Amino acid sequence: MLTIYHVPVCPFCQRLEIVLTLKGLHDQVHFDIVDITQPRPLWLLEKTHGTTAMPVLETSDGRIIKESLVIMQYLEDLLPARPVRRADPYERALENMLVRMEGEFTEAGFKYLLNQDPAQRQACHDRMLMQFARINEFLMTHAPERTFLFDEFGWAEAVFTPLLMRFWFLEYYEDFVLPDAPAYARVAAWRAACVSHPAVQQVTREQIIKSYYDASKGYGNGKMVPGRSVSTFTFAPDWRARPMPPRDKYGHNASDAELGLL
Ligand SMILES: N[C@@H](CCC(=O)N[C@@H](CS)C(=O)NCC(=O)O)C(=O)O
Repeated sequence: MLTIYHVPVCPFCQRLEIVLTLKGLHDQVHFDIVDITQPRPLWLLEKTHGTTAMPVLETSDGRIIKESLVIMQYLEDLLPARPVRRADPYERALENMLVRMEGEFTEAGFKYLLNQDPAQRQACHDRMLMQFARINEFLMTHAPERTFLFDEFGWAEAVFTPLLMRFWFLEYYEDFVLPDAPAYARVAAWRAACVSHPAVQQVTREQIIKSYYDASKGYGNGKMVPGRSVSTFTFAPDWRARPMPPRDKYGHNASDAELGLL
């Protein structure tokens, strides 16, 4: 039995859930939930040599694998039934080329959310748009007539969809929308198909928006906003019981009470 230590709302952890769901093997892996608003337990830090980022995979004989893209590939290699990756070398290279864009895409989206300087807003916005335009161009070159990169939701989609979903927080907190223009039409169609796929329904828009409120105030990864006592990444109270947070991230800091955290 494999164990994955994970944070339910973390996009990198969701990648693994998606791969396992596509393989029909989600039930065969034990998911151990980690609360990143609390210090990591000592037994977990011992396993990870003091590093704290999730996800972490532990094999049945206690070996540790880190980094979501590496764990995804391990699951694909270990559980070859219902492969998610393309078998053809050129098609696999195309998957890899698209996946290589995920780092800058992720960074642009999170920097935009975390930014607290109104003077940087336009630059963050333009940078995010440029990232979408790059993906649009890639898909127009290699898959102009399809919805996904290939016929079905596959490897590259499993990598990107958790981020496409997280970036709903940019719509909410930054009014970021993709322009209705040819430079974004292909990526907009891809995004719509990705986020509505049955294999990616582990998290909801509401859960993401409520959980990432503190990150919209500049405090990511479960860090505490000064003056508050509970992080919006907490499990209790459950996100479902909390109101939608204020949308103006450049405005006042909402209190624990206003966020329904008490
Ligand atoms: N590059 C890593 C990123 C993992 C990551 O940043 N995880 C976040 C949760 S979204 C985390 O665990 N943050 C808490 C920490 O780093 O202590 C991966 O792809 O696995």
